[in-house]
Amino acid sequence: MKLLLLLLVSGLCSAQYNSNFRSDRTTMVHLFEWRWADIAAECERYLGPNGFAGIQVSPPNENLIITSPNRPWWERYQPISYKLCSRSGNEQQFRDMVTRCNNVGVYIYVDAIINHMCGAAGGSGTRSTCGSSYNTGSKDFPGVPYSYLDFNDGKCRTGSGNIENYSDAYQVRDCRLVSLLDLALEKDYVRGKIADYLNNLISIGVAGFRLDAAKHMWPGDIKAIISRLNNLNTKWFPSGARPLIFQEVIDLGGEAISSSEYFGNGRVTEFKYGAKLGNLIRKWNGEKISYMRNWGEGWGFMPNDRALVFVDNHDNQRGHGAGGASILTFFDARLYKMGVGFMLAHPYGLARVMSSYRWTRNIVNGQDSNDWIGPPANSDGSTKAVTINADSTCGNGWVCEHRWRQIKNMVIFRNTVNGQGLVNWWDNGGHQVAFGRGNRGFIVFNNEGYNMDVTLNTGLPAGTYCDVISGQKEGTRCTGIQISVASNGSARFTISSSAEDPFVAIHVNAKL
Ligand code: AAO
Repeated sequence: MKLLLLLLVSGLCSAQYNSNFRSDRTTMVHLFEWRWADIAAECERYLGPNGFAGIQVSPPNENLIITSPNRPWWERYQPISYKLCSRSGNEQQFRDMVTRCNNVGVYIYVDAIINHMCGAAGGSGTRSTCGSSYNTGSKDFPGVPYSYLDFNDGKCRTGSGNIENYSDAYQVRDCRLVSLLDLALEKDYVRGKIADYLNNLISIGVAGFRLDAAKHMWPGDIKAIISRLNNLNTKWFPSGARPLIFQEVIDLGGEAISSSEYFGNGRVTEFKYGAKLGNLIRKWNGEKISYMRNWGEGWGFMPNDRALVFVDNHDNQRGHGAGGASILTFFDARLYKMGVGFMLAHPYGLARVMSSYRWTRNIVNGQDSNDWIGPPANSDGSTKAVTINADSTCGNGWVCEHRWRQIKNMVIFRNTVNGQGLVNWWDNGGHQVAFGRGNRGFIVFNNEGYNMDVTLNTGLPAGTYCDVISGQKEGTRCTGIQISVASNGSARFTISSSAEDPFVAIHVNAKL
């Protein structure tokens, strides 16, 4: 009996690592700053049909409106209440999005800002996205409501009240992150308000949460909050399903707080992944992709079943957060596609693809002074719609990396090889590597400055395959390169170093 109970309890907990993805899907996309109406349409017209599993959406709750600078993207990280209205849309639009996306098997993961409210210098008034009032001087947020009793300031020991030193775990958790009013998460009342917010989202049909600034919350406080969460809505999910939790903890090593402290609560963002991958593909610090033979835990990354992995995120693509200059983004499109291609081909971690909007960089002394620029907006400040061009790319300033053929096809590759081990690794000791996933898919990279011509064991059944990078399979033909796999599984790969995309990927669902 005791054993059964233990199994039941551990079963419940372990579900918080489970993505809740449909079993034939593997990858989520962060549709950063998209409007709910556009996401709903994207689920139906693109994400569902192309096998995307889920979407990380921008914070849906009410935030402070910031006008200096003019409506920066980061105003959404300054909550005023848990009412569902933001530049992405109102509650009715949010509900419509969740329903329509869930109905096509693309689940919604909410970026939850529960560590803090808005900045201490926010002032008072009703300049918030639902018009709720606030007063940062008296720490009053009637829209929740929170009062001065619900914040951490009594505990923080730094002179400024802000985090001053990341090697002191107490500061990092009890003081203000960049002056954001820090909630007292040990208080039952505060935990209750946060759980109510998250449970409301669960009842609407969301499948999980990114916990923003998790490093700035005590792991035990997070645990107490998630233990109050309801199971997922059985209209779309099996009974007893728990929300996926992935915690934003930046751990590149060398600080007081490490990712592992959070493994008991759910998954954790693996920031080493994108930082190292950038160096490898850019060939910085003498790095070579052939070193990636033991990529993943072998590189000192967190356990596979705890990791949420990504090439770039909304912070480090513009110099916020961590990772530094090595981070690959759409600005370096050719290298970026290789990086995302590698991530999606490789079995390590739960993968998240970034989808951005364009802005003009202005880098002075390594810092982008335009790092604040918000989403494409109309003159009244409202976010512009995502328009779709005839060639299926996006207009109005939206980059839509997830619609790039190479990236979209690698999401399908990942779905196709899901559950298969990494096999037939090959490298030239330098910047050429290849590997397979069971007998389902194979990928080859030429990141050298010279052409590649090799015959490799792919492990795939004999036949003619369409490369899904230079093109794809359409009907009975390939629109790009064709690869012939012989009866012994071997195939010849010739990849020019000046190819538009110097990599080739084949899988059993793109076989003629
Ligand atoms: C804005 C203004 C502030 C103002 C504030 C309040 O920019 O000047 O004081 O409003 O009025 C976002 C923006 C912020 C913005 C905020 C609120 O990025 O600029 O502040 O909204 O509007 C830390 C946190 C991490 C956080 C990251 C940005 O640990 O949680 O900073 N990310 C999340 C979100 C992010 C959001 C918030 C949190 C807040 O994704 O969008 O902020 O809700 C070290 C630490 C990291 C730390 C970084 C940056 O990293 O390890 O934990 O991240 O520093 O402070 C090497 C090291 C690496 C180190 C890095 C940078 O790479 O290896 O460890 O250098 O020093």
